[in-house]
Amino acid sequence: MNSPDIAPILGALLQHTDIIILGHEDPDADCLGSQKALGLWLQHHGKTVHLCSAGPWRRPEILPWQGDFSNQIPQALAGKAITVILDCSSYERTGFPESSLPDTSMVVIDHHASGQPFGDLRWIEPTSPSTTMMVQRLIEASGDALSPEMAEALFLGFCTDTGFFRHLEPHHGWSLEAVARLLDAGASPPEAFRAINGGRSLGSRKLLGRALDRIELYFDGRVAITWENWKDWKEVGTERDSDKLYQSMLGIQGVEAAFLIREQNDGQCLVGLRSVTDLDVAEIARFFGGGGHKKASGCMISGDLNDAIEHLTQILATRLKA
Ligand SMILES: [Mn+2]
Repeated sequence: MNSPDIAPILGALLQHTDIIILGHEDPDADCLGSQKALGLWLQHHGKTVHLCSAGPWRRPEILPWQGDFSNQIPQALAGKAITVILDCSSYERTGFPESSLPDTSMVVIDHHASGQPFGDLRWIEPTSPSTTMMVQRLIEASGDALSPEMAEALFLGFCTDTGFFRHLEPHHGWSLEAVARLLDAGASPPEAFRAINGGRSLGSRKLLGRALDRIELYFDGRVAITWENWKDWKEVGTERDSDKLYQSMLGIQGVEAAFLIREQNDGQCLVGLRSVTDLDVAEIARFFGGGGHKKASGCMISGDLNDAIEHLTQILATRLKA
């Protein structure tokens, strides 16, 4: 990680009595863990902290934190408070209309490479594997020790964004050195693993089973496609574990890309696309009006399951040269 000047951010935070801390909508443990740890540290300095999240609270591992957060931004703090926005590449990502934010100065801390510049003090670190790691850096720069509760929140965020270390890059050993300090401060890998992978409904396993059972291979085994539809959701529920499904599909020998088609009852199919090679699935998603990253993207296709498979395989035929 680069060495940004953290001092102005520390100074700005400690100058204020009230601090509003926001993350992104549809929150994950990286944004919430960052919010929570920063909030705990500021409370330790006698500050009044307002943790806000627009929700929805969908992931099982974040549910224990829900009670610490409000879905309303306090309004009586205009001109008095400072607002910190974490893990958001644009203001819109917070899920709160700009009109609901009182007039305060704004600190932005984020690890996404792209985005629209907003806020008064910005610290953007695309090489950081998680926003929690930046918050850890900020707290450590203050000279204060990490409490077990802070360490636990920071570690859960790090594990979420790195897929439990598997997205870490070579030559980024410094991130593991920082994680070592979280473990020494009390973070527990088995507890974090259980929080992220446990707590699922039986229905989510049955849905996973149905989708696994329906995998078909295309293009000499280079692409795996499976599907689920509204009848499945009616029968076993809507809770999914897409990450496990994609991992299973991409783990098939010779498979370069995996697509999950979710056929809704409104004549539309939601498609998730994952790739483990140079096949650019963001480009395929954009063709259908969607978007995302080269290796993970999504789009919506009009029509039923068969239409979606036909459209996708037509596009793939032009992209996958033998
Ligand atoms: Mn993040």
